[in-house]
Amino acid sequence: MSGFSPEKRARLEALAKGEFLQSSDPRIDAFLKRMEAEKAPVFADVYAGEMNFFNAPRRANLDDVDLACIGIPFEASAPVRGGTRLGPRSFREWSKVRGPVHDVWRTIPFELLSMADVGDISFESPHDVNSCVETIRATFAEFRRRGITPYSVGGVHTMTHPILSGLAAGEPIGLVQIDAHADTARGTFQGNRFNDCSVFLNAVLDEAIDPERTIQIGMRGSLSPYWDFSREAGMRLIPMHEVYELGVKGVIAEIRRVIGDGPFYFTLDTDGIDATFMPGTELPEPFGFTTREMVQIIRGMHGMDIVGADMVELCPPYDPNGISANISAALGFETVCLLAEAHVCRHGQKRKTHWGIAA
Ligand SMILES: [Mn+2]
Repeated sequence: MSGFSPEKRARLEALAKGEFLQSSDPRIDAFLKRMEAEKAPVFADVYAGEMNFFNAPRRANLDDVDLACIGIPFEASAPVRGGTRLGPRSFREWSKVRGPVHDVWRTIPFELLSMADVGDISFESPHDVNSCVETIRATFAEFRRRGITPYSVGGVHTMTHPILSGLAAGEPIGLVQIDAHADTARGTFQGNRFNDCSVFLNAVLDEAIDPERTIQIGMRGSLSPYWDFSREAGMRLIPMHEVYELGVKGVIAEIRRVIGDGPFYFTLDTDGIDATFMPGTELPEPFGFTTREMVQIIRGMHGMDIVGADMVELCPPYDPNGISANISAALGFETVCLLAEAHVCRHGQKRKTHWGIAA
């Protein structure tokens, strides 16, 4: 026998009637109805249909795009384990079940701007590091020219240097880097200046990032002898042992102090997250961030002028359960919400994301 009073049962049954795509929040409700009308693949085709970043529509024409999610299946120059070229594919799969509404801020990136999956960069010679680096730089220079905000999924971290060069175009921007490794080793590694260990040394020398507005967070483990360039260049490097002392709030305060009000890029190397949570990365490092700390830090950048972001070193072959790609996609949706809000602050709100034929 039910413990509900007849009044309560009647009220709950009335509430439950509605439709699946329904919300008491009128703004969310309007979005859900629009998705349904446009046959957006969110909810309906979770296990079928197109495999796009966050269920965004696939777009070849960049005229239709404000926020571009792009895959960079580039793994030449990976110093340790191969397989990061499969990162974008795995991320796409898990991102189908991430979003479309931020669970704390209620941000709906699809309502703020035209967000699209613009596919993967296709490399003419995928094992030639120098030509891949140039292809990536040219792609992001084009995004900058068009005022497109990029979210990229890799791929080895080597890719972030040409991304920054393309986006900065001679005007150095700030950088928030979460990573187990500072990636500022000197000289050449495995015979090339463009390598996975010198990414941000290259970005400083090419004046793509401003070292005084760069913060590197979470360094530990195997590349700790190579932190001196960062410090001598004026970058704020917070090794993991200092993170333990500062706590999440202290780290966020340092990010805001170092970056200030100016534009900045956010790069998240999956190995910044503890190896327990992130087995599917090129070089897993113990004693890192929990997923909960990671999401708090990303949310701590809310309201800042973020101009682009990436997720790198996801290496699905070492994680057949998909745990790493699932976490990456969830953190990716958080990041995309930041990017969408910042893009609208810079450019104003002009159009929404449309599925089917672009409006
Ligand atoms: Mn890295």
